[in-house]
Amino acid sequence: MKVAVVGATGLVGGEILKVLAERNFPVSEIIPVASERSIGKKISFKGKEFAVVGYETAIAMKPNVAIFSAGGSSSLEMAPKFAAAGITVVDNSSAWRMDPTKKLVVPEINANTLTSEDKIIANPNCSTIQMVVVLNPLHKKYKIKRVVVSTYQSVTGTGKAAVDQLFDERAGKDGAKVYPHKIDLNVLPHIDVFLENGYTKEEMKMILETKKIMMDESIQVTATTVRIPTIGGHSEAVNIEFENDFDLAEVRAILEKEEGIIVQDDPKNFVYPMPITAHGKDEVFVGRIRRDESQKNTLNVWIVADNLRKGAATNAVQIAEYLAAHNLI
Ligand code: 11C
Repeated sequence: MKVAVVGATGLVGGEILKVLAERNFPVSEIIPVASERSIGKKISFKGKEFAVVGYETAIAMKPNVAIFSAGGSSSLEMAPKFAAAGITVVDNSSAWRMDPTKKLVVPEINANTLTSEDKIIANPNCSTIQMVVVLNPLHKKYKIKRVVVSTYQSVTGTGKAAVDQLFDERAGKDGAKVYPHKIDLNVLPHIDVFLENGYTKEEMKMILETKKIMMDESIQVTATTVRIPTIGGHSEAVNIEFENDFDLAEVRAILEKEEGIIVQDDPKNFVYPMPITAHGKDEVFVGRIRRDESQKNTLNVWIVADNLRKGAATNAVQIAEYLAAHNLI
C-alpha cells in the first residue's frame, strides 16, 4: 500500500508514522505530506529518511490511503481533492465528523459499516474514542441511559506548543503561551472554544460523537472537559446509568475479554490506570470499577488512554488496516 501521512511534521503525524511501523502496516511507499513551509524537510520511517512533499505532489503520487492530521481547515480544503482523485482519506480533524454523509469510525464498534464508497472517513475526538471503546460492550449488554463524564486531559491534545508551555513554565523560562492561564501546577476547566450554551466544543464533541459512533441517539451524555499538566494521556471519570441492572463481576469479565481494553483494577495494591503507564500504548485502560451506590443500575469507572495513540494515530491506522484487510482501498 502507498500511504500518505498528511501533517507528517506534527505531534499526531509523528505518532502515525510510529504506529504504521510498529504495527507493520503493509507500506510499500510512505509519502510524508505537509504545508508549503515544511516541503523538503526530512522525516524518518523504519530507519530511512523521506522528504516531505506538498499536497499536489502527493495527489499525483496516487496513494491508496491518506491519513490526515493537518487541522480542520486544511482537511476541509484538501480531503475532497484527494477523494476526487480516488484516494481514501482517514481524517483526524473535526471537519467531517458530524457530516451525515461521512462515517465516524472506531473500528471495534462500527468499522463493519465501511464500504469502498467511503472516500472521506472521520476519526473521532480522542476523549470520545477512549470512552466509547468502554461504553459500547456495556451498552450491548445493559443498555445505557445516561453518561456523566469529567475529563483530565493531557497538554499533548493541544499540540507541541502546549507541551513547550508546560515545560517552559516548569523550568521558569519565558515562552509562548497557548493557554489563557498558567498550565503547570494548575487545572483549566476549558478545552477548545466556549459555545453559546456554556459548554466547550470539546464537551459537545463527546456528547454528539458518542451518539453517532454508537448509532443510538437515545444515549444521554453530559461532559465537563478539563486540561491538566500531564503529557501521557487523557483520563476520564465516567458515571454510567443503565436501563438494566448489572453484576460487577460480569462487567469486569465483559471488559476483560474486549479486544483493545486492559482492565487494571486492583486498588488495594494501588493498581489503576494512569497516564504515566498508558503513555505510548495502543490500548484503553479501565479501572476503579464500582457501583454508584447513590442510584440504581449505575456504574463508576476510570478510563485512561494515550490520546495521541488510541485517541488519534492508532485509531486512524486501525481504520486503514480494516480497509486494507477488506480490500476497500
Ligand atoms: C484535546 N481532544 O485534547 C482535543 C484534541 O477534535 O481532534 C483533539 C481535537 C480534535 O485538546
